Order: sequence, then C-alpha cells, then structure tokens
Amino acid sequence: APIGVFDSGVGGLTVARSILELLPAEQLRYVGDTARNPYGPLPIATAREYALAALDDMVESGVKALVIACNTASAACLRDARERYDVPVIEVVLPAARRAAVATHSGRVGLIGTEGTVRSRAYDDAFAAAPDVRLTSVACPRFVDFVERGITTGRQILGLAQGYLQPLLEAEVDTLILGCTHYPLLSGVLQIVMGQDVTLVSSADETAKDLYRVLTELDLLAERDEPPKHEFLATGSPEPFARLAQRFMGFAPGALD
Ligand code: DGN
Repeated sequence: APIGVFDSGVGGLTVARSILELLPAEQLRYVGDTARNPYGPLPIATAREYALAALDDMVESGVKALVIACNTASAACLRDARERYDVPVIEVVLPAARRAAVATHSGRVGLIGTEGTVRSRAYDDAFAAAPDVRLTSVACPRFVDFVERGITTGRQILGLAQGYLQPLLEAEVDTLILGCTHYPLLSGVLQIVMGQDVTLVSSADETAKDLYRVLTELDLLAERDEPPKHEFLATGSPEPFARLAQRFMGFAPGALD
C-alpha cells in the first residue's frame, strides 16, 4: 500500500521530495487540499476540521502510513489524528523540534511559520520536554505567496526576510526551524539574513527521517524492484497545481514540459 502524504496545497511536495530522496522504493499518494488552501490564516478549529476530513478519505482509500506534510495542519490536529487512525501518523512539528533541540548550543531557538502554526503554540508544546530551549516564534504570512509566485531570490524577498527575521536576530538564536512547507525554497535568503553560523532545520527533511524510522520500527518498509508509481492529487484545479508542483519537487520550471 502507498504512504498517504497530505498537505493544504502544494507546499507538502517539499516533504514528498525529501521522502523520495530517502525512501525511493516507497509509493506515495499525495493529496493537496488546493480547493480550500491556504490553511495558514484559518482559525485553528477550521484547519483541524478540513485536515481531518481529508485524512479520513485518505485512510479510507487504503494507505499504510499517513504523513501530515503541513505545519498548519499538523499543529491543528496532531493529537486527534494519532488517536483517530490505526495506521501510523507522522507529522512535521515533532521531528523538527527534536532536531532543533539537539542542534542548539545556546538553547535560543527560532521558529518561523504561518500565523496558524505560531498561534497554535504547537512548537512551544513540543519543547515542553526540553526546558533549556527558549523559543522565539515569528509568523511570516507573506512568504507563502512569494514562494508560490516563484520569487525566492532578489531585493524584494531579501527586504521582506530582513523585516520578519529582525526579532530572531535580536534574540540571538543559533538555530532556526523552517516551520512551513514553503520555506525550504527560501533557505538561501534565510541563511544570508540569519548569518552563516545559524543552523537551519528543515521540517521536510526531519519528517522524512522520522518516517524512515517509523517504517523501520514497524517493519513496513517497501521491498521493490520496479520504480513505484506515485499519485499526486489536488482537490482544486489541476493546472496551477501541476505548474507549481514542478518547482516544489525540485525541477526547474519548464523542465518537464
Ligand atoms: N502548508 C502550509 C504550512 O506548512 O503551514 C503553508 C501553506 C498554507 O496553507 N498557508
């Protein structure tokens, strides 16, 4: 059976990409809720309702594990999803928090994400078991739009990042969690603004490693000779999804035309 990967839109494809790098024998069924995206600005209860409805459908369709590849959805429904489904549930918040707690030397950790993710305090909860960590969180709502328009370099995004990240520079964080699916595409500008000594933690990469761990522990890893056939589905119109998907999966625009 495939691994179900859920996101509010295209952003979770950065997680899908990290999964395929680490686990090339696994078959993915990706669903992006592009019809109701973005989840970032929604009240947490609404994001929770939408995400659980989509995850119910995915479990119904038969998957061996669920990956909630969206920070906002993970923050909104992680606990419910773990209790609700029989299949293992992997999400993006705890793996990133765990990596940041190991990576920081000073204990001063920064988090950037959507308004929903920051408001949910899911990362604060994740660090409850790490009393030495002092978390400074900043919502960066305009980043998602810039990344989806393909603007990840240049003066405009640099200026925006300098403004958003100022409180994190003042807090002198030594580790920064990229707590939104879109932010791995901004790693370049984020590293420039934060300085080369700050460790960037990608929730996409950490989630893929956590999935690897869970599948290994439960003896669910795929054994395959043939390359698997993946499904990439969107609840909204297929064309803009396909166009954006190329960029998020790491292909240059037009490379697959
Ligand atoms: N996928 C969302 C997240 O990781 O928080 C970002 C996109 C959105 O719904 N705003």
